Amino acid sequence: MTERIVVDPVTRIEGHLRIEVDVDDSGVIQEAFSSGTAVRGIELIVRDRDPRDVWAYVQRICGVCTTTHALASIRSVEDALDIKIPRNAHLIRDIMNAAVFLHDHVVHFYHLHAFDWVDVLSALKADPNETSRIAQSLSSWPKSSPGYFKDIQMKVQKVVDSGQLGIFANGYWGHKAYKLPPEVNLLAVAHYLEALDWQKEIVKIHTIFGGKNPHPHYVVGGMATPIDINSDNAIHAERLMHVSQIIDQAVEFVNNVYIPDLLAIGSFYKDWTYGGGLNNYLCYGDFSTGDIRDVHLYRFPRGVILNGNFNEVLDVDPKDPEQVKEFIDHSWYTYDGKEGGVGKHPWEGETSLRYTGPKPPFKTLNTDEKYSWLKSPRWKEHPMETGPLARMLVGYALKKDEFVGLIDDTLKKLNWPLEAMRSALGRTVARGLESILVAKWMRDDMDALLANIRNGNQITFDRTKWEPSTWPKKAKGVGWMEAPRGALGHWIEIEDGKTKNYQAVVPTTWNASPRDHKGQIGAYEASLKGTPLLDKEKPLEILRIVHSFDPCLACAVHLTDLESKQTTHIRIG
Ligand code: NFE
Ligand code: MG
Repeated sequence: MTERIVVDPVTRIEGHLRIEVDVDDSGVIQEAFSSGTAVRGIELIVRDRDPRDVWAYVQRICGVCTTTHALASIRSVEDALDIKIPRNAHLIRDIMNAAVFLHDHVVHFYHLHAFDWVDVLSALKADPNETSRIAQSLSSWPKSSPGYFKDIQMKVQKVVDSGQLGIFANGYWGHKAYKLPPEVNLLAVAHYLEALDWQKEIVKIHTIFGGKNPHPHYVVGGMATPIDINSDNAIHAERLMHVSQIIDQAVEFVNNVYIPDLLAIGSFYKDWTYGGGLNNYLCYGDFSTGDIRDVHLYRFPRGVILNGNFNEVLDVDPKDPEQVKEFIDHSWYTYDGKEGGVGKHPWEGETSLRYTGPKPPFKTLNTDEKYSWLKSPRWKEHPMETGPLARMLVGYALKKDEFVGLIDDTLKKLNWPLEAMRSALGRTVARGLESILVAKWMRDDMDALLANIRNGNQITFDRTKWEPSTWPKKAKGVGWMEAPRGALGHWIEIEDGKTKNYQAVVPTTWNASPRDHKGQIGAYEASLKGTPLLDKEKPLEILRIVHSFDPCLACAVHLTDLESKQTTHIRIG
């Protein structure tokens, strides 16, 4: 006998996700189903628009991985029109992307995921002296006195006494799956609050280089970042120094707060190695030290690991019509009026909605049929995990020094075999480890930018191919990148100076996808299978595993409609 358990909505994520699982009598998950429950239409409006404007529209796909869709979009246009950008523009874009990575990863760890491991209420029982001793043994971060932690504890006590838990509401506090001693819980709660302050600093990199956050400004052909160290009306020396300081603070926060906390918390959970998933990993690669088209210069390497075979990293080509395809056999769409059976490469992509699920109110989805607004992207018809774990493992399999050093060192600290990385905690650890790399690359890129400027090169834009009269009549391009949650691709078709077709296949669509034409499950679904739940009424383990991917359903569900002018009419009031 199995019983269906439904978690809807999953909270502390972006967007609308529903998880249904079948558990057996002993509480072990036998089958899992991941469903995106809302649909949105942002890609629709870019059709027939000037390709130079598209980034500004599609950037609104999401406000969390803000800028990623703008960057993927301008890369797709530059790829289609063979536009080369100045080195400074490339550096600024990578610094801004690095800022998104660090912002997203720190916010994810403390604000979206930590409470799957950290029990806030237990922190009230902690001895602040002991928390202070632990903090000082972990790093040189200055905020670590007994008085500091005593104050934090009193702050939390006040919140609890008020009866309104606010940001700490709706946790499964007291759940048996929590393993941290009260003192480590208190440390984590203190840094939860510090990280809230820190995250508003790092986004200033976007406001300086891109004018605002979220959704900073970009331009096809470079960056709309006027650098002139001697002008009050431009990004001058003082502004550049401000960015430089924020980067130093970010490096420090990652290395002295985030990573020590991650490993300290991880060490109490290192035997909880559920949540592994597919064992297939996909990366497009990014953060090139030279031209973005030269994949050999990527610091995040490109490649696929299939069936956990680390001895062979397979080549990836987002332009090959046989590699990346989206299937709709369990998604509420049709292809050419039919229900599925075939996949479409994004350049041939079609998004026609047809909801065939139950009418609300309903208890469970009919998961034998279609059950999600997400399509199922597949690589050579294989389901893939994308994101931090994929990036760290592909780098490791390619024997890249930075990746091998960090992973081996961490495995030693946690007394883990490599296979243990294939788990929810491993994914969370991988996100921290790649933050160390990204923070370092951000510092290196800023130094390179400052050196160029010092040498008199302040150029951030190339106007050679700005005018549509210089463009071919027809062109196609792909903008690929690594976003915080994984491999992101935007595919554009340009005709007569206008956008003819546009498709985005985003990280969360890969990871949260439903079953495909062969019945193959997606990464979330695979990662949940086999996990025991201690308490079916409080499925903390489901949250722990699903959160380890950092879901963003807003990104994952979006649509382009090639035929009809209007998809839905909503009347309010
Ligand atoms: Ni909306 Fe996103 C990231 C993109 S989606 S957060 O990172 O691209 O998974
Ligand atoms: Mg799409």
